[in-house]
Amino acid sequence: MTVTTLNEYIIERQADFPYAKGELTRLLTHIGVAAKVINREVNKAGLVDILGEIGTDNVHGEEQKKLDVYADQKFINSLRASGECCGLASEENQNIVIFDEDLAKQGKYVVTVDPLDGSSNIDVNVSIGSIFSIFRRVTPVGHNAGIEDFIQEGTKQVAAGYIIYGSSTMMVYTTGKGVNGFTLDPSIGEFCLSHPNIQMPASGNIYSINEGNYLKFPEGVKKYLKYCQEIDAPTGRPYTSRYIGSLVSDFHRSLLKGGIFIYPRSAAYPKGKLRLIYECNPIAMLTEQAGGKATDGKKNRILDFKPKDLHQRVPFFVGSRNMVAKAEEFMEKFGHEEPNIEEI
Ligand code: AHM
Ligand code: MG
Repeated sequence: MTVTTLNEYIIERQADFPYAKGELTRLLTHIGVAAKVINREVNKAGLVDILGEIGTDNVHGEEQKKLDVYADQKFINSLRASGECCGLASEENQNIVIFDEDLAKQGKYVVTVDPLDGSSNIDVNVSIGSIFSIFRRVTPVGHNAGIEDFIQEGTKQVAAGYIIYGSSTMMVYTTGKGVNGFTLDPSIGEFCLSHPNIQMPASGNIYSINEGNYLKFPEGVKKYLKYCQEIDAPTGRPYTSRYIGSLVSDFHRSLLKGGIFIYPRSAAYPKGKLRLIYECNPIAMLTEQAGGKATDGKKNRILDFKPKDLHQRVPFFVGSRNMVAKAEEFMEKFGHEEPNIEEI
């Protein structure tokens, strides 16, 4: 049996980009290297004194776990050294990280990352992930990267993907020509093509939302959840509820099996919780490339949002296209507004 490794695949696909001279190829390869290094640490997280909180807050006032910081540093180091990337934006840094070395300034791309998403799951050995997306810079080559390179619409992403550190480690990415998944074979240390041309089922029977927040949800979400729970055999209801609390893992399941993932506005998070630039946009690009749908629940396509700031949040409805469309019907009919927290 022949195995195609990630690096072989990336090189074979270089011809898909008539104007690319291998830069994107090299950049993706560097992301793959960072992923392997992070994977090694995540795997031994229970063994070494790397577990637990580092004691500093990130820009959102959330406590950073040590591995978050470690993963952030690995992406920075790997991309800085690639020579193809002039800067990075990440969940862990308030401002963009500019790579101002002469070589890096020649890079045509910038990268956004959530270095370790769902990190509250680390201490209990539950799957977590890294999310990335790549943009062509809009500032001139040879100069420092600027904020405008990062606050581009999701439609401008040239590539996006994630690494899931689960029962096996996988990298799933798209360059705008379908979605492919690679599983890490630990015996050879290579990501191998295991899931070519992934298609998200148009419908599914799994819904994924933090239902503990039910009372804080808009009426449209509450009514949609009741719809999911109703008994109606011809439409496959009641649906199954699954929520890991790790976007990459919850999305990965929806991608392969079909389903809907919702993180709506709520009384606790009036703008939604998830971040547009480095969480929702890459997941939305993968979704659309696999035939699914990603919106804010108000029929606005996530990829069309023009970001105003680096850490902007957005309500997120993503998954099988028929399920997202149905949820939007409920939102339209019963309302998008979250209840006032004092009234709950
Ligand atoms: P993080 O980037 O701080 O890890 O937060 C993002 C995570 C997502 O992975 C997940 O979908 C969501 O937060 C879970 O939030 P909640 O615990 O409110 O359900
Ligand atoms: Mg995150």
